[in-house]
Amino acid sequence: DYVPLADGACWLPGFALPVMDELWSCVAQHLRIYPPQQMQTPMGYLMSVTTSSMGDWGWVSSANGYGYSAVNPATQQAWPPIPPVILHLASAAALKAGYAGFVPDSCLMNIYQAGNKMGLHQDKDEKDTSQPIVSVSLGIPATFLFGGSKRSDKTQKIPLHHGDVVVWGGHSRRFYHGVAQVKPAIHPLTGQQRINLTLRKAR
Ligand code: MD5
Ligand code: FE
Repeated sequence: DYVPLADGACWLPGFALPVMDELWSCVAQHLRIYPPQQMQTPMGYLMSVTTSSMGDWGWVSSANGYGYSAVNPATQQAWPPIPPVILHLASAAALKAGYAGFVPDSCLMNIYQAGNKMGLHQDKDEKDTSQPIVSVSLGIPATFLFGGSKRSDKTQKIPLHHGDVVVWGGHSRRFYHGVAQVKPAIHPLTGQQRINLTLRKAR
């Protein structure tokens, strides 16, 4: 399935399902070793989601600012490499959306519990905006809010389910987006959580 959402953006429902067993074993193992942390925004708020990363660069935030870091702030150790199954999934999804040769160097994992949400924002911390962002949804469903280039643009509501992949490129790369408050649910693999993997070329 291939559902165009906007110029440069497309939704691939169920695209990750064929590799889910291997994908989930990598993600679950990672989360046991690198427990997700609740990041603080520079304004002093705590984000409701918790995050962890893989790859050369992990996204971090603190009172000192936010951006990509080569080390985990909790341990000052490098993040682990992105496993091949995730690299292959991301480049295959990007290719399907028309972006050949996508090689991410960062995999941010956002963990949502029931009641968590992500406010409308733009992703502006990556240098090369010719590179898309690939997002993989695992676990309980969520409503993704997909806006436009202005905060006031109206948002499309996209129901993202376990195994869905979305590729954000072109103009949509800088569009406002967020996640509506997640409703309580249970998924056989992930339990009471939604996990989103965001694959990027950060540097
Ligand atoms: C999530 N994460 O579901 C989303 C998936 C983040 C974040 O937003 O910044 O960690 S990535 C969705 C995305 C990325 C870039 C552009 C657009 C959406 N978009 O134009 O809608 O946890
Ligand atoms: Fe974002």
